Amino acid sequence: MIREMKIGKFFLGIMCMVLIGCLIGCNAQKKKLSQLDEDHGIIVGFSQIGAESAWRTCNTRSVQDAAAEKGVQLVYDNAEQKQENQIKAIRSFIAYQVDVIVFIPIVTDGWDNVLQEARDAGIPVLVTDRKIDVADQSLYAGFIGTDSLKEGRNAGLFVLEKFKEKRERFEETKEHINIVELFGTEGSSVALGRAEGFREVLEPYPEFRILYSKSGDFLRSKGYELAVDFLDTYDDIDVIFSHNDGMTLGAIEAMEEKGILPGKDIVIVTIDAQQAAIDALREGKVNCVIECNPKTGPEIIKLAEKLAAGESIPRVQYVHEEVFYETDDLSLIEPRGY
Ligand code: GZL
Ligand code: ZN
Repeated sequence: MIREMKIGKFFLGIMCMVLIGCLIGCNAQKKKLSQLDEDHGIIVGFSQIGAESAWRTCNTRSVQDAAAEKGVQLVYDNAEQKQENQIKAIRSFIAYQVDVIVFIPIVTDGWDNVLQEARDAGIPVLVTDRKIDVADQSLYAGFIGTDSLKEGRNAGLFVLEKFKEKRERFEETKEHINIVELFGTEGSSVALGRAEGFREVLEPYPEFRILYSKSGDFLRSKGYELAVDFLDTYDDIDVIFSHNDGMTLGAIEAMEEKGILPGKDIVIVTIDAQQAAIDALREGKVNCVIECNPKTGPEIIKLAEKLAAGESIPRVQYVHEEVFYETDDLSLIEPRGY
């Protein structure tokens, strides 16, 4: 009997030891998790459009570097230019229970449902670079990015000034100033804004005529194809208004193949201000480069941290952007980094 008692006591002791060990272990585990939280900062789900241009890849790098700098854990998804991939990515961020969702909507429409799911999961959403159209504005906390309307207006103002003499002779010559437009991604807020701003400025001047406007989807390859098309169709083009430098570089290639002098035979105004466009400005191959600032990573991460801490953020924030003219002292332009 005593033997059984001794064995029973022994096992009881073992059990207690195991139980204490578990409690310490769990405690350590809990501590480790919270430690993990402290060490790794917040978790941000970042849905990026793709890598269609130098601007885009610079923008991605800017966000990734800023997250690393601040110890923010970034769950990055490249949607490869497809909205359905962005919606899938946002759903996976929700399942993963990230602290904040940051996304660049490739187009303005089609986000209501997935943003409703993010709200139901209690995850704040920051929209950046491009804007969205949603029925319920409270589905996202705020926007930081590009003022595309202003970019379009600046392009229009440059063209207005550049063709002052030809405009003043219009009454007698009846010679129009013929424009072709390389449009960005159909349905994207930045292409719509650039086109609207440009037309708003030129509307009151009937001497300007937009002969051709097609989407090159912000891609260099499509800019080249469209330029071959419009150069074969029209022989009296005065201006190319291109929604991004990538498409402009493609158009310049097509022009040079046809012995047309970019920036001289045809005036070119382009948007982004990647290094290659500034180089072309210096070579006289483009006449005006409108900056669109991709280096928004630090601001984006700062806003994401605020949202994760339950703080509110500004509804709309525009990033600083310059315009570079052929008449400027171009030696003053810093290396662009993209
Ligand atoms: C603009 C951005 C555009 C750039 C393009 O804010 O959304 O997308 O102008 C990029 O180069 O592809
Ligand atoms: Zn911009």
